[in-house]
Formats: sequence, structure tokens, C-alpha cells
Amino acid sequence: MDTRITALNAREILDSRGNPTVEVECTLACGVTSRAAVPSGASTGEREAVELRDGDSKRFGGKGVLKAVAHVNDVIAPDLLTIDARDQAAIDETMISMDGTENKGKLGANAILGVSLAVARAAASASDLPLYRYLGGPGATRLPVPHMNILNGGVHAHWQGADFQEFMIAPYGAGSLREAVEWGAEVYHALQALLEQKGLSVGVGDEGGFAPHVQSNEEPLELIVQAIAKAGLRAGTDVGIAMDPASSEFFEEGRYHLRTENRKLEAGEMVEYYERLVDTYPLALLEDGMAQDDWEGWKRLNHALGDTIELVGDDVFCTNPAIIAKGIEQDIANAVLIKLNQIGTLTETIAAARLAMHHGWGAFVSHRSGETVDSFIADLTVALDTGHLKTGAPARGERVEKYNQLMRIEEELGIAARFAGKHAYVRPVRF
Ligand code: 2PG
Ligand code: MG
Repeated sequence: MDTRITALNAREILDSRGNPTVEVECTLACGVTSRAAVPSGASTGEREAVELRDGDSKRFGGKGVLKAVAHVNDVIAPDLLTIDARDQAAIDETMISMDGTENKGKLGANAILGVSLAVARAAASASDLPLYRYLGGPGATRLPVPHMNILNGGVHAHWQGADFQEFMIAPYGAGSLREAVEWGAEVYHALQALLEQKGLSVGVGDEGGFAPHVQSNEEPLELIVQAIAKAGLRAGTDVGIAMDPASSEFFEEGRYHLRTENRKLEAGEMVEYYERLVDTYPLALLEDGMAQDDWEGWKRLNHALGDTIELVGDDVFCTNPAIIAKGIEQDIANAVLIKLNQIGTLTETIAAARLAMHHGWGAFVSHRSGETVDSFIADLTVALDTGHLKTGAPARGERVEKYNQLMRIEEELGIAARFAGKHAYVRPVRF
């Protein structure tokens, strides 16, 4: 097979929010063509790689990505032609130096990542390997616990509901990925019925979870525990809960503003708030409990809860190996969120996850709130053996495509497949 790159073509497509994003097609000399699409966040970290937008208010309110598309077609492509698509790290390194900035602000991380992922997929295809095996080798046999975001708040629900952004269920007690997906969908529907019963809205937020008007950030946890029981499952034993408050979004002037509860909390009070929730509910994982600039708050949180549950840093680390290294040194968390487009190349994303895992930290792979049907992260999670991922509700095409891909992978692995279950976390499940 001749795996040299013969063409790279980018175009502008729409994401799940109706905003433009970049899609790239990669063609190899052997005739293989692959495609990859780039996701887009709403609650973005300040140190994320740059998502290049046109800023032309006449198109998509300034959100067009024609500049990024042109960077792929006119700048990146000519330089990568005839390079072997299997040389992923060299290709990514070439794009990083072509860009020349710290944050990929010149070419755009959306341009660079589109190429990085399309190239990987083409190389896998030309090697006649499924993507998870091409990236992960023969040891890539463990299916992750899906963390399904069934109740949305914060910016993903346009501040109409809870302040906390994501309330997820983790069916870690299931015997297989397929069963976990089944349980997740059943709890989702039980929650829908429960909300209807209570006269609450069943409209959904950006990630497919319901977005009801609640009176506090504890109410969703109460509702989810009830929904788990209503689905005939045991909260804690069969299905755990995870939260991503995305607290940078409500951290203002040094305090955490809980609008639904009409309270402003100091970091110490916020930590106590979480401690009480952990005491009361079967929480296995808390992401972005503290804000990206509140490293002192993070340290307090890790001191209080780091031995009990998994504490994942998202906005605070931005999948950036240099920042993660600092976080490890200063002992501020025990896990990192892994998002491809926060850093902008596949190679750096793999490095970020490995760095975390080599230090005994967890790595939690994630979608973005603006997604496409590209299921790259499903394969990546199996390849990196992170044991868990989050990719939204068990509803909406762009979310379920990832869960569906994981079911396909499990089926293909057959007797070799393992489900991570309660071993998914960096801290043992308490139930
Ligand atoms: C997050 C993500 C994904 P966004 O905060 O973890 O759920 O949201 O893509 O909007 O940054
Ligand atoms: Mg987050």
C-alpha cells in the first residue's frame, strides 16, 4: 500500500448547533480517502488552542471558518503532499512549526486538527486496521464506561436551568458496554417521564440532556437518583453519577455565583458544598469543580476530596501537556479531561493523556458541546485505554454516534472485549 498523501481538501460544514466547522478529506496514493470533522466548545478554557473564525459579520454572525479551510487547502496541503500518512507525529510536528505560535493562532487549531485526524483515519484505513487498533495496537481491548449527560445546565442550557453545566450518569455496574448504553438510555427515558410527571420541561440542552428549571444545583441529583430507581436500577451500585459544574463560567470576582440558589460562595465554601454532595449522592467523578484561575481552590478541593473521588481538570489544563505537568507538580487534581481540539493535534492529545496516566492520574476523554457525527473519540478512548469517556446524552445523532461506534467496536472485539466497569476511575468506586 502506498500511504503517501496525495490530496487534502477542507470544506466548511455545520456542527450540531448550526455553526460552521471544518471538515477535511485526506486521499492517499493507494486510493484510500478518509474524512474527519472538528468539534467546537461553548464553555471554553482560556488557554485552549485557537479556533480560527472569520469574523466576517456578513456570514454566520462572524463564525465562518473559510480562513481555516483556506489554510488547509492552500498552506498545509502543499507542504504535506507525498509525506507518508503513517508518520503522524512528524506530520503534526510539521504543522505545529508551520504555524509557529504557542496556541496555533496563525493557521487555526481547527485547520490543523482536521488534517491531523483525517490523516490518522486514512493511515488506519490503508493499513486495513480499525482506527482503535491502528492507534492502540493489539492491547486496545477495553471498552470505556460511557458518561451520559442527561441533565444540562449552565451555558449549554442558556442559563435557563441549573448553574452546574452537566449531570451525567455512569452505568459502571453493567457487564458490557452494550448493557451500559442500554441502562443509560433507560435512565434517560425514566428521567423524561419523571420530569413530565412533575410538570418540568423536557426540552433539551446542547448535549441532548434535559434542561429543566430547577431551584438548586442539588435538585438534578435528587431527580437522577429517582430516575435510576424508576428504571429498575440501583443508584451507586449499578449506576453512578458524575458532574461537570464548569465552574469557570460562574466564577466572578473571586467567588462562585450560584444564581439558582441566590448565593455567592468563597472557594472554601464551594469545596464544602461539594463535600456535602459527595456525602449524599453516589458521585464518582467531579470535573471542573473549581475555576481555571483558582489554583488555590483546586488544591483545597483535591485535599478535601482527592482521595475519595476522581477530580478532573478541563478548563484548567486545556489538554495541554505543559499545564498538566504543572498541575501534577502542584497536586491540584487527580485526572485530566482529554479534548482533541483544546490542543489541536492527535500527537499532543496522546501525549497529554499519557502524561496523566504515567503519573497515576485518570484521563477522561470528551466530546465538545458543538459536535458532528464524527466518532473519532470513541476509537481514541479504546486506543488510549482511558476506561471512561463522556459524549453527551444517549440521544441526538451527533452524541449517539459515539456510543454506537463503541458498541460496534465491542462487537468486533468479540471475546477479547473487556468493559472497564468500576475500574474506570483513578479512585475506587465507593458503592
Ligand atoms: C465541557 C465541554 C464538553 P464545551 O465543558 O466539558 O461537555 O463543554 O464543549 O462547551 O467546552
Ligand atoms: Mg468541562
